[in-house]
Amino acid sequence: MSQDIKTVDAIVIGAGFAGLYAIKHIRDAGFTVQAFEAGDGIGGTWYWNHYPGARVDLECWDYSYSFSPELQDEWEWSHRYPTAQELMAYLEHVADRFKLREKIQFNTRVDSAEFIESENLWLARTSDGKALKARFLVPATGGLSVPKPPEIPGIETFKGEAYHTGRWPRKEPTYEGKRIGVIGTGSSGVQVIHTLAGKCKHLTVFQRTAVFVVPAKNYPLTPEMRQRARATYAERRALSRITRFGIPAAMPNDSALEATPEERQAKFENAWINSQLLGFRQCFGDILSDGKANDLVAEFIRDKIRTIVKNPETAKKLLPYGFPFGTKRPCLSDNYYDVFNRDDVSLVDLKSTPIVRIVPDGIETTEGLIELDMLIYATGYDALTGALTHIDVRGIGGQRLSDKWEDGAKTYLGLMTAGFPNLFTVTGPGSPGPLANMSMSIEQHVDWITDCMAYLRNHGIVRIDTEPAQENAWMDHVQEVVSRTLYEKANSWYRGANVPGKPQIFLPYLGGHGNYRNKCDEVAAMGYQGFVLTRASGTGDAAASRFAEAGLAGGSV
Ligand code: NA7
Repeated sequence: MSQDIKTVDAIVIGAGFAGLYAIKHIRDAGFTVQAFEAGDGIGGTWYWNHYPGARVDLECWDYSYSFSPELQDEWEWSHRYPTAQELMAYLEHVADRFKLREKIQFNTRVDSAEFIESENLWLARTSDGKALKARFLVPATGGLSVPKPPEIPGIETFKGEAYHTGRWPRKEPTYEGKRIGVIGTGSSGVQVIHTLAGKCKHLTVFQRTAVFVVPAKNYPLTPEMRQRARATYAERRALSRITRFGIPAAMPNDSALEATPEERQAKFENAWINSQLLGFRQCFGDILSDGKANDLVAEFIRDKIRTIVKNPETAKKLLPYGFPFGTKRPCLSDNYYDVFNRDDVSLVDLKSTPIVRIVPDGIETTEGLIELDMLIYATGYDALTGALTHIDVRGIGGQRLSDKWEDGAKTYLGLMTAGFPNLFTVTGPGSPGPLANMSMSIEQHVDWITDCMAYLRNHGIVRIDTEPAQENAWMDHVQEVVSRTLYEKANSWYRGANVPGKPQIFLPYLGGHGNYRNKCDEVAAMGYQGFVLTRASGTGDAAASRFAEAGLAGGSV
């Protein structure tokens, strides 16, 4: 029976930014590859999250592939921050241009993946009842792909429409004339709120924690702007590869505390006016490491909120406190705070007026029933680990990945976890992941993984694993780096604090994209230091030997 199962070199899970590039790069390196995608189209995060107002909050010049100068030159971005729809169109174009669709089986989930030790192959079982073996498993499942429910009693009783931003329906709902409630004010909630305000009968915002929202300064791009960007692409990308956040932004060293009040005010004002995601963090070198320096930025933004929001009671509720600026992802919006000056928008501060339960007609708070026709859950994700632990992944000795990570995810370099050989994580826990430009990080990971696969092929190696000591040392380093910052002071999804019961360990690597890239390259140059490589061992490993001799695994799909 098992001999009937086809074998490829690599199974890629997901057809978003990471999955598409993995398919292309691994295929172009001469490996056979099969990808599975749960959705019926290309796009990953952007496919599932095309809620009203969904946009990337990095500039399009940075949040896009850099591997093809031709692609960079031909794609016409319409806005500084493209919408989910435009990003999907871009990714569809990439899939067509590089002939990637033929490698993707849509509407198919990988339900389980088990490492067959005797063969050094992964056996994946999919939701269509089929199975496939592969030398390598590359889950490109994204860090924000398993929606987190809001854990509020009575959800199932609501008789209106209800949607999670991370599972937005393909057919756009209508909003006109409806009383809509939005639970959650992270990046997704903020985008939904500023987009739907004024487009429905009434919008009620249920806010548990007020966030820092800075201006987006989104604008349509002119042909001249595109031309200028194209002319500097090469330089921009080269710089991005060595910076801390994977974008061409220098981080200063000077202290906010040593600057005069006038200097600080001028820099903060400039950051507000010429906003971008890193703007305030770029003002001084200690914004993310010194509580007093951070307070200065936080207070500057609170002052802006007080000025914009006319009703002082509402403004007070919108002031973010309880975590340092930047330690939860700041949100970008050009009119978020203005929205609360409208008569058809109201704010429920859940700290003073908690939700009691969801009922058929709406939401019951401690102050009474708020009737709603539509409920939007912008309550976030089981981030960074959820997509992997929701697949039944079993490594050496049948160990489940979800069991191994029960007390917190551990990886070596964010690329591999011990006991799960030949499984590479893309922007996984322990890598800079969401704290750097994701598209740049994805390319770096996939390039490294593919080079590693080629090295193994060329050296007759059939198994690559790492050791607990390596991942412990790496995760200790990840914790040590974060302890030098203020990030641990926030109950953020970076440390699993948003999911009840999830172990709270800070997972992204804060050492910087450029440093991390160097470290990965160094490890590879030293013959994959910290990894354990196993050669094919004679006839007992027929598939492995074939793989080594032919440079490819046997079989194909
Ligand atoms: P986030 O950033 O995790 O935000 C989720 C929001 O939902 C946040 O305001 C939460 O409040 C709120 N939330 C979660 N559960 C509840 C319950 N039970 N009741 C009330 N409010 C709740 O997710 P997003 O989708 O907005 O953004 C994720 C990332 O996408 C973002 O960081 C960018 O990188 C892009 P809390 O703060 O936990 O009190």
